[in-house]
Amino acid sequence: MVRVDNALPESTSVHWHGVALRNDMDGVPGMTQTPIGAGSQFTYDFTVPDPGTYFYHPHSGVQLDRGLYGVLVVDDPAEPGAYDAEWIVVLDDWVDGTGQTPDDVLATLRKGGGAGGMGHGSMGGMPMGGMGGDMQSPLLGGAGDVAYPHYLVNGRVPASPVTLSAKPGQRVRIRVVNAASDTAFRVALGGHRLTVTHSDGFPVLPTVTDALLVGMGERFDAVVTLGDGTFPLVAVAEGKAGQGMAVVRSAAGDAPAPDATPAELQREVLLGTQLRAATQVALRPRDVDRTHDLVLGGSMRNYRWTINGKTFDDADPLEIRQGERVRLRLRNMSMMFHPMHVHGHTFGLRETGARKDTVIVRPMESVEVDLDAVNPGQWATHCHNIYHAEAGMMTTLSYRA
Ligand SMILES: [Cu+2]
Repeated sequence: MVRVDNALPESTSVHWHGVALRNDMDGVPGMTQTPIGAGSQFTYDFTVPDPGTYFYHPHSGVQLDRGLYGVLVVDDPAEPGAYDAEWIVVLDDWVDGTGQTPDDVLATLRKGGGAGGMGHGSMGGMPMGGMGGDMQSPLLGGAGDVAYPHYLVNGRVPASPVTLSAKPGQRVRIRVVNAASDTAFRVALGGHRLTVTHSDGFPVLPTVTDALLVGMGERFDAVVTLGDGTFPLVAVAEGKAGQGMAVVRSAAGDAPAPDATPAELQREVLLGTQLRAATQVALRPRDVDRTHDLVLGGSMRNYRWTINGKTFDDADPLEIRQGERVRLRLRNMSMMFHPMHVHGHTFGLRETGARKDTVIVRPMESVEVDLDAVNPGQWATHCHNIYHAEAGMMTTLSYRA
């Protein structure tokens, strides 16, 4: 049970991202509850069905980009716990308090401030023009709409980083959460490879990689065996200029420089779509009862982002019925990547089986996901670029009798 006291001057809500909870606790104003008004309270009361790494944040406007979020870790009583230490690593892009607010950024985007292919060189916090990034990026070019002045790891800029300490040879479980609003991060730990064990809370077949691409709303758990020394844990803002950094320390010595760029960043970069489900969480094979297409579209010109050609206010609900196996075909027809998030369910990727609730769909590519309709209600389904969601890229997964 969580009581929320809204001390903000405006209404808010709390969404428990990734948790397959009861629908009326999902925290989406206008869909599952009335907004929590300024000065009001609301008590969330629910059971968490699955262990894993989650987070929570408002589902109201662009409040998420003000830093209103927290990490929710659900421990597994059956977890073998084959690690010595556990670190939570939260990634964020930051503009608030630097002369403009996230609401200002959204207003600028809506005025068409991003039109015309401005590309690189835009001012901090200003729109990037929709084609930021290079085609060598694993995001295939469309790397976000906003060039932020700061990128953070656990709330700190690289010049004043947090230090994560353990002993040489210890196995550390790192829970990476991307709480950013418009930035995917390429994450690497200098001198180490990462063994990814979980995506969006659910176990995957352990997969070793040099670097990991984390979209907004995605979470990955990785295990490392620490070397002896000080190492940069770097989160490069993919396709943008800048990075976040934390210092990993297992010995005395100078901390790495704020602009450290470990070689691992330029080696193998793993995407969530490449992971395979651990056997115990793979969806059991069965026929698909119902398929919905979600065509993702939009442009920077009028900053209108759509699913099946419509913004949320006009969106046709995706109707499903309890007990069905449902396939969602996420078809990106835009030049921007979209981390697509389904509330109340953890889907399985059709290609790999990996269980996730948020998946990056790259420009002009498609991802198919399957889910079992076992949690009745009205469930928001949207892009986790918070500006895209505000500009319309949202619909409803709607259980019908
Ligand atoms: Cu999007």
